Amino acid sequence: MNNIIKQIGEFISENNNFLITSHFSPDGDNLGSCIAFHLMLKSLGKSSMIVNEDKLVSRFEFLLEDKATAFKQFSEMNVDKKYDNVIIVDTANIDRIGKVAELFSKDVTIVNVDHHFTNTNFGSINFVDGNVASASQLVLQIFKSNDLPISKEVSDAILAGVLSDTGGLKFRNTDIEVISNVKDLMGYGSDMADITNRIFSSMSYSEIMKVNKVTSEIKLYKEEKIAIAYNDQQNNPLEENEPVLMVLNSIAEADVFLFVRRVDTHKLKISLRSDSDFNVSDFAGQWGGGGHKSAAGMRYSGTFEEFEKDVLEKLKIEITRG
Ligand SMILES: [Mn+2]
Repeated sequence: MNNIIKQIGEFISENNNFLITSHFSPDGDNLGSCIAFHLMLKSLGKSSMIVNEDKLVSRFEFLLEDKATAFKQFSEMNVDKKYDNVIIVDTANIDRIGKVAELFSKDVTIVNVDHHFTNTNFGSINFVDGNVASASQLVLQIFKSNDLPISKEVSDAILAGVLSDTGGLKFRNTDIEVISNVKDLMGYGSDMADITNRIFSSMSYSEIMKVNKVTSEIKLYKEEKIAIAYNDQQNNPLEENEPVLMVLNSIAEADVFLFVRRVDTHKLKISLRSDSDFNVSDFAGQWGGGGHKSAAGMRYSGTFEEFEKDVLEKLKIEITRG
């Protein structure tokens, strides 16, 4: 592991221009990791750009002062310009970055920094540890071990990532390592309460109204302890999934939570969460999905009614079987 971290340090010192990317439908961990890399490289006088298939989630915008130039959606990019040095964070497999891969040169070097057990080691250098709660902690480890500069801004981005993937230090993945890393980050000047407040208590009125619409129709299956929320993204376009998932997660009567989004005709995207021993990554794997034991994603072709008959029924059976 130490050798891999060293190789990443050399990759950073030997190059000057970087493309940083992560999975589409970005979340706090992925954005925090990308932004931390960008700000750290910038402080070294190196140029870098964050590119994602989707746009920057507004509640994380405060982490990136130069967002207009530093963060681009793939659709804004000139596809003729190719990049040689790529850093991919928080992404289990290369398909998850979508079209951004079209920006890579033929002899691209990819640094893959991730915490998914299912990571396919798609990089040229792979720093993958499925036991850490967030990719942001791996970024911290890389910076610390290579004596790379960690300003308060870099630390804030990492902390935002850690807090996002641990639900504000409330999820089961909040272990001693998380607490120890948070302590380090506070040492670099990050204000826990401030970052927590900014990422968990700052949603626009219109977004809250849209979230409320979804959560008012959550279905609960008491016997199997499943709660499921559904949203038609075309009628009620939510900016992100996390707020609905937080509501699902706080339902005492449920252990397994599903948030199903209709993203196109007959195309569903599903986030699965587990608060018990039930492994949602294995379950989602039956439809080509995956992630972590307690948090996973999958896609489904069909209507919501078909999804209920097919996937939800199977989930009920598997949970009852135990
Ligand atoms: Mn993550």
